[in-house]
Amino acid sequence: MGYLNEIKEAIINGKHKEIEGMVSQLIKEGVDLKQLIDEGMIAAMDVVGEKFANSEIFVPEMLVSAVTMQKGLDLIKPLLKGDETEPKGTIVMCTVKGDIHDIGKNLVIMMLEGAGFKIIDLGVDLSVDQLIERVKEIQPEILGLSALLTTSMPQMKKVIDALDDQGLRKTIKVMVGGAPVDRKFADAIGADGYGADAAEAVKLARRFV
Ligand code: B12
Repeated sequence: MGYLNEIKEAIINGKHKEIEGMVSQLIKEGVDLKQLIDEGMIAAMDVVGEKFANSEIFVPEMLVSAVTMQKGLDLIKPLLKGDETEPKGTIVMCTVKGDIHDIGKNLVIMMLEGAGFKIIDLGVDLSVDQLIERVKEIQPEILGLSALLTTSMPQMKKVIDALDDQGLRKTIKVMVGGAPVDRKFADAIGADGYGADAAEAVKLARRFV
């Protein structure tokens, strides 16, 4: 499929001025949005990550690719909205302290919203204390934590331990995800679930409420 490659290349090369026109056109043509996201956009980020790891590109290029991808996703977002009127449950989502990666989190939020959940997005780089305060206030059924760095992953355990200390652990399901996170890690830190991608996040959330 030529268009998937075109989108992938546009994101890898940070064509942030062209991406909206390209994605709008594809939406008009009625392409499979899931395939566009998975095989065009996410696949591009994997290549960007490899290039960065090999020192072929550096942070500024990685950032332009991220902006390009987010611009494309923003156009797809309204199309994923479900038609449920009653929210299925409330989910608080954030990226943990020390970590500003948010594309994966935003994608998970898009899919969860599309599936009828009410999402409160607390953003990125959120400290344990800030998060606990907001959880007390919002009282969500589910908390979703995202981490993309091996150095920020331990924050997930800190959040779970803090929920425990505050007597909140039993009232909230915690799901975790992000590229370096896996099921084994999720089990080890006492999370209720791990999702490898946005579709798995939706499955988990449905199981939890
Ligand atoms: C884009 C990017 C950036 C952008 C982020 C912009 C943004 N707004 O997000 C910028 C340029 C800012 C950046 C900065 C850095 N980055 Co960076 N970045 C990436 C890159 C290329 C893509 C990440 C991405 O968006 N992927 C696409 C999304 C859709 O995938 P995802 O996040 O994994 O999410 C999916 C799943 O994991 C899951 N999921 C995610 N969250 C959750 C949550 C729940 C609850 C569930 C169920 C599921 C789930 O669902 C999502 C959808 O399928 C990755 C490489 C990679 N392949 O991951 C490196 C990468 C993560 N970065 C890396 C590094 C080193 C850095 C920096 C330290 C670089 C530096 N020297 O400054 C800084 C750190 C900044 C910080 N403090 O956070 C390394 C991490 C290495 C490691 N072992 O920790 C990587 C792996 C690159 C590499 N190969 O070296 N980065």
